[in-house]
Amino acid sequence: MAHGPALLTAAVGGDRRALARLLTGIENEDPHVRELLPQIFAASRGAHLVGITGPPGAGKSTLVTALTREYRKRGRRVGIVAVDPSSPYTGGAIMGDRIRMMEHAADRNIFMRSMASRGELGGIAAATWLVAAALDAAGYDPVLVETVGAGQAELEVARLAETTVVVEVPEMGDEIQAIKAGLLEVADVVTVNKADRPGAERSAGQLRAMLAGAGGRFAAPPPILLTIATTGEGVAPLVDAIEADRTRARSPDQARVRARNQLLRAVIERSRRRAEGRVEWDSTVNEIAEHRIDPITAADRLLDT
Ligand SMILES: Nc1nc2c(ncn2[C@@H]2O[C@H](COP(=O)(O)OP(=O)(O)O)[C@@H](O)[C@H]2O)c(=O)[nH]1
Ligand SMILES: [Mg+2]
Repeated sequence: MAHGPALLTAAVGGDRRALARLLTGIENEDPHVRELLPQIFAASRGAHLVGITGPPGAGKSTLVTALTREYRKRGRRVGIVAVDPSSPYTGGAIMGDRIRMMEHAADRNIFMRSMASRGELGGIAAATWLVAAALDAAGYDPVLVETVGAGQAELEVARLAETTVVVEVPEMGDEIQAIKAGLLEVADVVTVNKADRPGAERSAGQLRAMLAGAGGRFAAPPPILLTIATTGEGVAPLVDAIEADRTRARSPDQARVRARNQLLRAVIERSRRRAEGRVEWDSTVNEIAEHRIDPITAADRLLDT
């Protein structure tokens, strides 16, 4: 099988096995694939990068499946990236995801990829969006990225999306309310899924009040929709709302916000690795532990040399 630029050409040209290998190379930080990043980036066809996030069990995977079906109806080729914090082989949820996604497996216009989160802030977020960029280069548009909105690493993934859909469910407990507040900050579109359950309208009303009160990132608060992912009800209007957000996401201001986040993540991650890779790392840790140097001066010393 092809390597280097030939691998990229094959992947972009519709060879699914080559694309799968390219994505594995991105995920594993294969140095040969690292050299292809400028070309992958240059080969972008401008796919809409959509994050789907929300608490565990909210119906994100079911919704991604329903969204995919709706996008297919509209003649679009859909890339799917599922990020799960648990290992892909031990986590029950991701196995379920895989089985459910199988119904699309035979469709050549759909490409699905699961990523095992290594839990490193920046690392997983960057790798996820590089995988999305490769799917974009291969002609998939939109690329839907499912993440569990549970922690900081997952929020970072959401922050790198062009359009972030936050999935909520009716009548969540207090604990979830806290997650909800954090998540809503990154929402461009909100959907109250499981709208077949009691209290969906009321939850949507509460969310509307929260968002109106919060001021939010934008002048206009994000639209709040109701969906039943299991039946597909409300999914066409959700696609319409995601499509409508594309214009906002593509404004030069928003593109710069996203670019800044990408750069910031890359800088943080790369300086962390550079510092950790220094032979002085362990001795510096000891110096700090023994109060012989402060952490800031130590960090400057590690990064400046
Ligand atoms: N009643 C109802 N159940 C749903 C709906 N959407 C998803 N579910 C169910 O909720 C459970 C969790 O769904 P899943 O997509 O795995 O959630 P995720 O963890 O957010 O990806 C599954 O049993 C789904 O069948 C819905 O709209 N209504
Ligand atoms: Mg899921």
